[in-house]
Parts: sequence; C-alpha cells; structure tokens
Amino acid sequence: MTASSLTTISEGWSFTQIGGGQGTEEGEWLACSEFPTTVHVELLKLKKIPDPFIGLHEWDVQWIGETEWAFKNTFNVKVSDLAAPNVDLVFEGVDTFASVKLNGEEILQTYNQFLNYRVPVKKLLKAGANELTLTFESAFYKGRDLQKQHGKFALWNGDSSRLHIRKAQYNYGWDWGPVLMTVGPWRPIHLHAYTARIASLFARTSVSSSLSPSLTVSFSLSHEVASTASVVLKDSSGKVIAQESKVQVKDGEAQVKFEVGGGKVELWYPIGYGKQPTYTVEVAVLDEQNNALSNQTQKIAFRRAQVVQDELIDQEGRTFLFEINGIRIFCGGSNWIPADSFLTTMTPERYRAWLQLLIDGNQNMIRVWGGGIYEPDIFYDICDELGIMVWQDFMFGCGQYPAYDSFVKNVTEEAEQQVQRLRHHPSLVIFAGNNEDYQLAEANKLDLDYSDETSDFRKTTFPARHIYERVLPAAVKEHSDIHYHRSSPYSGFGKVTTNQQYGDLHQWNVWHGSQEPWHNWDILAGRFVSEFGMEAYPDIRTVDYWLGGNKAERFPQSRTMNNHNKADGFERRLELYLVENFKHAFDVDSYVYYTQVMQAETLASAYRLWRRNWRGKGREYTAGALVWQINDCWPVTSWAIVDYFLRPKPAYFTIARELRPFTVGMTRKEVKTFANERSAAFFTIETVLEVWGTNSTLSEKKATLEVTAFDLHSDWTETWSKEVILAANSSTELYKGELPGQPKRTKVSEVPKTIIISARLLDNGTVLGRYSNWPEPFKYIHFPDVKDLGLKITTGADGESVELSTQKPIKGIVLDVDGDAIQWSDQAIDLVPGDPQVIKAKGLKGRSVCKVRFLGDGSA
Ligand code: BMA
Repeated sequence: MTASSLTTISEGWSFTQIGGGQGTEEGEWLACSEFPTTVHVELLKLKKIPDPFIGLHEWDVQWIGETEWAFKNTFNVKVSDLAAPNVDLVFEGVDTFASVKLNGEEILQTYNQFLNYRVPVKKLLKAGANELTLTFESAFYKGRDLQKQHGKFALWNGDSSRLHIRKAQYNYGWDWGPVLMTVGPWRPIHLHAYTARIASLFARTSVSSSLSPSLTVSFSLSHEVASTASVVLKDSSGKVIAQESKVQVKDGEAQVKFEVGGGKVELWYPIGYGKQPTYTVEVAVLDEQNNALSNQTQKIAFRRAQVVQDELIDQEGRTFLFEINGIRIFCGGSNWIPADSFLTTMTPERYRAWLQLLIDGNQNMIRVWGGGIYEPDIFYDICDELGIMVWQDFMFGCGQYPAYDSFVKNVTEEAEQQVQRLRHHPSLVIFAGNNEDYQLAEANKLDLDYSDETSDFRKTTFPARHIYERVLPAAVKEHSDIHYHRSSPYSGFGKVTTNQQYGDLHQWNVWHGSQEPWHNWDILAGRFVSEFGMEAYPDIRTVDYWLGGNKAERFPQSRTMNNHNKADGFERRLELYLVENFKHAFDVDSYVYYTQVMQAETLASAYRLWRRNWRGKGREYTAGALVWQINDCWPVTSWAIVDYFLRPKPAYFTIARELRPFTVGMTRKEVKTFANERSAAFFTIETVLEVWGTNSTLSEKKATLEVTAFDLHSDWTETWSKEVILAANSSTELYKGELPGQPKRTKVSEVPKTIIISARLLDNGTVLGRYSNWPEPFKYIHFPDVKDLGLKITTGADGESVELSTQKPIKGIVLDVDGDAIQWSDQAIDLVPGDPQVIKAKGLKGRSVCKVRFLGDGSA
C-alpha cells in the first residue's frame, strides 16, 4: 500500500473574465502572479485596475464583484499517485460560488467562503496532464437572488443581501471599510493520494480545578483499514513526554489516554502570568506491514480556561471574567478586523507584526470580530506562542440573519469545521455566536423574549436565535471544551444587551448613541466592555497615500478625505469631541494631530477608569476592556489605534501606559456645596483629587507614591510622597482629598488655577507608572508662550532615542521626523519639570526630531 502524498497545486494558474469586459479581452487568459489569489489582486499587479485604496478608485473596481471569472490550471498526475486507493482534491477555501470542473466534468459547487471542501476524484484523473477550472458566479448577484427568494432583512452596514451569503461580511462595506467584493480561490488547493487518512484528530487537553492536567487523543480514519498507530507527546525541544505504540485502530477509530500529571507537563499562561509552553501530539498510522498510512501532528498546550459569572459584593449583577489556571485576569485588549481587504496578501510576517504590537502595548486579549473571517492557523499559532487570549466570534455581524433549511445546513457545516480546526489552541478562551445580532434585534423590536428558551425560533422575526442558541452551542459542545457565549454583547439572566451589570457590553454611548463625554466612562462601565472606541486620523503618511499626490484634496473636508472615512456622521462627531475639548486648528496636519490626541485621551481614560473597577475577588466590577479596534483593512480614518500600514496612532501608546503591570490613576471632581437649601448664589466649590494604583501581578507591591502639583502660570509647586502597598491583582485606592494648590471657590467667575498634578509610583527610584492630571476641558487653558516652556528634545548618544525635559508642564507631545516613520516607544507624552523622559526611536539614526506637536504649540 502507498503512503499518502499531498501535492499543492500552486504553479501555472491563469484567470479570465468570462465574456471579457473592462479588464480583459474575451477568451484571454492571464497568468496569475501568485496562488492562492483573488481577482483584484491579480488585476492590480497587471495594472489593469487602479489601486482601490487611493482616491475614489474603490468605486472604479465595483464591476469586478458583478462579473464572472474563471481560474484554470493544468497539473501533472504521477502514475504512483493513481495507484493509491483514494485520490482527492482538497480546497482549503473558495471565495465564494464556484463551479469546479476536473477534465471537463463538474466535481463541486462551492457555496461558503469559510468551508474546506474535499472531493474524491480518482476516477476522473489520468496520468499526465489534468485540467482544473473554477468558474465563479457573482456572489453579490447570488445574494440578491436569495434575498428575493427568502426575504430582505434588517441590518447595520453593507448590503442586506449579505445576510444570505457565507462570505466575509465586511466585503460588502462597513463603517470603516470599502466595498470590495473579492472573488477567487483564496486558500490553497491540494491533490491528496492515500489509502486511509486521519480524518479527524482531537487532542483533548483538560486541566482540573486542582490544576492537574490530562490528555486524551482520539482520531478516526477516513477508510477502515487494518492498522495500528503510534501516538507520541513531545515537548517543544522534541523530548518525548509520553508515548504509546501499537494502538489498535478499531472500526477506523482509536483513543489513547496519557497520564501527564505529576509535573510531566507545564501549564500554559496568558502573557504576564507565566510561560507559554506548547507540546506536540504526533499520530502515525501504520498498516499491517508497518508501512506508514497517515501522519498528523498537532501543537497543543495545557490550561484551564473559564468564564466566571459570580455574584458580586456590594453591587448588583454578576462578574463576567476570565479565569485561567485559577487566576482571575483583567483583560486589556483589542478588537480585530480582517487586516486587509485583500486577504491573500496577508503574510505570516504581517500577522506576527500585528500581534507583537499587542504584546508591546501590554495587551493580553484579542477579539476576532464576527464580520470578518475565521483567521488562518498562523494567527492562532502566534497567539498561542505570545500568550494572547483570543475571543472568537462566529462570522455573523449586525444583522437579522435568516434560518431557512439550506442556510442552517450551511452554517452547521461551517461551525463544525471551524470548531474542529481551532479547538486545540490554548489561546482560544471563548466562542461567541455573533456580533451585535441581539442588539440589532432589540433595536428593531424583533421577536425576542429572553424568557422563552423552547420555541421554534425559526418561525419568529428573529430566526437566527435558532443558530445562536442551538446550532452553534451544539457544535461547540460536541467538538470542544471551549466556553460558548450567545453573542457579543450578551447579558444573559434575562437582561437586555445594554445592561451594565451582566455579561459583556458594547459601550458606544461615546461616539455613537447619546454621544457622552469620555469623562463619563466610569458611569458607562460594564462587567466586561468588549467594544468601545473613538476615531482619529491615521499617520499623515497614510493620509498622503490615499491622496495619491492630489494636493487639491489635501484638506479635512475634501471628497477624497470623506471617502476614506466610512462612519455615519463622522464629521459632526469628530468635531463635537474636538470642539468640546480642544482649541484646535483645521489644516490637515493639525487635524491629524488634534483628532489623535483626542482619541488618545478618550481611550486611555476608559482603560484607566475601568481598571480601577477591578478591585479584587468578589469585586471585579469591570473585568475587561477591548478597544474597537486595533487595525484597519485599508488606509482610512477610523477607530483603529494602529493604521493599515501598521503605524500606531498616539492612542496605542496611551493605552499601553494604562496597561502596564503597575499604574497610577487620578480623577479630579468639583464638589459644589450650597450654604443652605434655599440658596443658589452662596456655595463653595471644592476640587477633590482621587488617586489610586493598580497592580496586575499576583503579589502585593510596596512602592512610593509621589504627587507633585504645578501651577502652569507661576513657579509654585508642592510635592508630597507616601509609602503605599498595591494589593495583588487589583486596584488600590491611595488618596482622596483637596487638590493641592486650588483653594475653595465661592463664585463661578473665580477662574480656577491651572493646576497640573503629576503622580508617579516609584520602586527605589525606578518609575513603575506615571500619569499627569490636567484641568479640563483643555480648551479653557491659556498656554504659556512656546519660548517660555523650556522644552528640550535631545537625541541620545545611541542615535535611537530622545530625552525630553521641560521647565513647565506640557500635554500631548507627539514627535515626528521628515521621511519614513520612526518606531517610537511612546507618544502623546505628558511632560512635567523634574521628570525627564527617554523615548526609544528606532530608525532615528542620530537625526534630531524636527516635528513636535503639543497642546498650546501655537497652532491654534
Ligand atoms: C461595533 C462593531 C462594528 C462597527 C463598530 C463601529 O458595534 O461591532 O460593527 O464597525 O461598532 O461602529
């Protein structure tokens, strides 16, 4: 018998537009430059279309999504392959509706971008040249047809026909993304010859409440063949931890249980709480003559992951928190959207660069949002390796999805495949049914009675409850041990999705909704805030990319700028938050700066205030904050904290400061006390300062809290310090009292002084954390003359760092140079006298910093 052989068909592909048209001549087959691939990517490389990321060109390529395309390949089959009892074609992913023909005969019709297809083709193959063609229909037209047949349903973002199509939903356009309907064989295609193959492998790790690990490996074969197997568990250095050979495969199935307790394996921890040891399970199936039939290797790890929903002390509701290996962890992280409109251009290096940004930014969780894709294996592999926890949505977003039979069958297959593909990743700690579909149902008053768990939801106006409450949880339960949550957000306990006491919350009342000031984040808190955000322009270089040299359009209100912001009412909203808070200029460079500082302030204060709510066991009032969003899929102004070209916005750094292991936070509030009940004219206003610290480590930390007050308009300062103990894995209140330097006021016309409070946590001189609190709104501040500030920026002797020092407090310093962007270690820096800061500047190469922006830099 033959061992299996897997050949990837990646060379010699060509493509054509059926019937010819705008891009190609009829019958003209163009060579593909790479494979897997999609049409836009190829046409762009051939310069047959303009770059849709520049100017208004997004709209010049819409015809591609409403045209038919074909891809073909002639591949060689060896006589030895044909000798195998089974030969299959394996399609790892097809986008989306293709008729697949082998030597002229249709072997497959694809219907779901997220599916993997395997087709037995031995009978149709011949030795030598064989021809494979994939002919694609327009997914958009297909969706319109299905919509006509089954109904038009409610949604936010995109075209309603998307609800019928199992294709990345953001392709239809989103409030941060262009309409780019990709088409083509977007994942590899292989020819697989074999006798029997391992059809499913489940290396089921489990860790008990006493943290004792166990491992059960089960697998099944595609065909029953008399065989035995060897199963080996190795550590990452290749050392064998446990093994069993001559495992009998009965009825095509086998199971092995390994004893891995007693220190044989180490547990996997999220970043900040321990190491990320991984192991491999190697299964080798042998026939009776001991010839290899099939091998499979899977990387695994041991960890206990739970979502804890316990009652709370002193507050209503329940926790929604992640406990890993018995440790309750505050999750500070990001939401993730697909990192490109053209997914085949994503490389492992780009994935790594993105995920490394999370680590460098002190983040520990990423949510793969439901309007994108189930990411490729490499994404989860890197998360496993780096210790990033993954929140995985199923791919449904912002819609009233249908649940007719063929649709349910389609998504059942998808869920089963994806759960089986992803379940072994230790990083994956939760599956959620969809993004905001319950919220949409509430907003649209669809049939949604949370107390009804038994009806046939398919007969209601919210049919997809059938999918989220039956189909998906069943798939997750049958094929994995991962926690299932019905939606993001979902409160549970009969509460609506906007409930702040139960479940997770998307807090959009800053920006969307009631457009609250960001200063209200504490009032707006939830048990786990899985989305919240604020927009800002990207790096000016990114803006210049999409302008494509069009100088006439280089102003914030231009048509081109507007096409590169897809959010409803974005001009009003950006300006609302700017005008309420900043005296600002409106030239494009200034608009980039002010929107970025505004975003940086908004987002940092959310993390600061919500981390304060992590108050120790039983008092985990807020257990997570995931910013909407870390990334972009094209060059755009959006809520992203890092732009399409991986250039961080200042908010990325201010969030990183709030997620350090130790931080110090402050609020100032004005407390007005009237002389008596009847009076409106007689009162005192006291400015109250509150200071707290946080500590994400598992041991308490002794530190010195140093508080210094400055008056922006005099030389007065005051400083005090005290020894404090930061409780382990929680926040600790450190001070509450009068704000130094600000006497009580008795009249509103008595303008408060511009007192800046700088607080630092010190550990024998090392700064563990720092934060400055400025009076707000910033727009009221009279900033000193730039020449009187005494700001010094000196390039370090290493040429790759700068030291900043000042004679007067300065807020929101953003540094830049001409030419290529520098990799800074910090931005939106608040600087005070006596506390110089050194910022790393990779790529500076000894130059001096020539662009410095800050509040009061004379631009406004
Ligand atoms: C959320 C997301 C996205 C959207 C974002 C910004 O609710 O789930 O659908 O892009 O808001 O509006």
